[in-house]
Amino acid sequence: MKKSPIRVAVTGAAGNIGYALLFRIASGAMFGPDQPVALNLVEIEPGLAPLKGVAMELDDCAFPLLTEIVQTADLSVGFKDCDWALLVGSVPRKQGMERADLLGINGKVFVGQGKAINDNAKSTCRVVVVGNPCNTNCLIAMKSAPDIPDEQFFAMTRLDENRAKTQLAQKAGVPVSEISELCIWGNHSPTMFPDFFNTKIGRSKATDVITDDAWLKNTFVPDVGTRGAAIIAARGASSAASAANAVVDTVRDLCTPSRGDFHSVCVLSSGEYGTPAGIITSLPIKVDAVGKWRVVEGISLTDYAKEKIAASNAELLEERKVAFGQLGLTI
Ligand code: NAX
Repeated sequence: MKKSPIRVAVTGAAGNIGYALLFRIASGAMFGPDQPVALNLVEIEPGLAPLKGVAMELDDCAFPLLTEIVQTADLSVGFKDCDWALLVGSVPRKQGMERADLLGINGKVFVGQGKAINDNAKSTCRVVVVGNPCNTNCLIAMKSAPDIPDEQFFAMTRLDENRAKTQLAQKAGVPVSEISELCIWGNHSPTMFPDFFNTKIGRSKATDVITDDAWLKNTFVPDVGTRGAAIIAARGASSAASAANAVVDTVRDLCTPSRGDFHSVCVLSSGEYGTPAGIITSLPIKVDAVGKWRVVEGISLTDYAKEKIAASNAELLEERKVAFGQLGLTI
């Protein structure tokens, strides 16, 4: 029997990531080759004209799995009955804008989107926040959607995990498929910690294969954290195709029982590994056969790792304090 479509809302749909993402969703890369999808494309008013062009191109692909395209700037239409809400659009930091201003401006956007998801999406809707600062934006959307369970909110660090895996594979001279158990901890910001201590290269510990401790600590860790800036410097534009690919990876792996390896996803912390409870922070996640995710237990952290993770989570606590203060939200 033909499956009923999965309805996916994507905000910022006319942006760079949107342009790289929508075609992958419609082609079946996210939900599989026999799963129809309907796309709710959400933009702000000035984005509606370019969005029309994107929708025309989606039409011109004649994707057999794509059943419907909705184009709108109305959030109640955009999130209506959606199964997934991929919150990609957000206001970029402009010259002269303080970080606190950005948190407040985007915070308001994510309050509105959280409320609209709460009131219009399916109660089973799962939300993935990509638009930066994605961890805090996700927390704000979650707080604004009290009827949607907290465990259905995620923010994205899969791009950072993929970047880190490739860096280690290239250093070790092995295919990237040899790298596993690499967790990004903390905030999606330059303070994140890619945990090379627990990573495996083949069956070996990464630190037994790459014995250059100075490279791991002083080159690998900062390079992963600042890879986005390096892409902008090289390309003259921010990473879009690799970010879209990471969204596909994140959603696909949240829908699929884990086959051995875990992946990095930002979820609401309840104090795992000494992380402060009540922030959206990146943790190692596995999905069970029933489709439910859980934080992987039993990873041992070195003192160096603990210090790095604590610093990144302290940044998240500060972001929460500033944003919640401006928005009048309670923790
Ligand atoms: P673009 O500036 O190309 O596109 C953003 C789009 O969002 C625009 O079309 C704009 O009209 C739309 N938009 C803005 N406010 C909106 C709102 N309130 N509702 C609906 N649409 C809205 O940015 P793009 O390169 O696509 O990046 C999007 C976001 O992803 C940015 O915040 C960026 O910082 C973030 N990223 C997050 C990453 C992650 O790993 N979490 C990595 C890639 C990327 O940097």
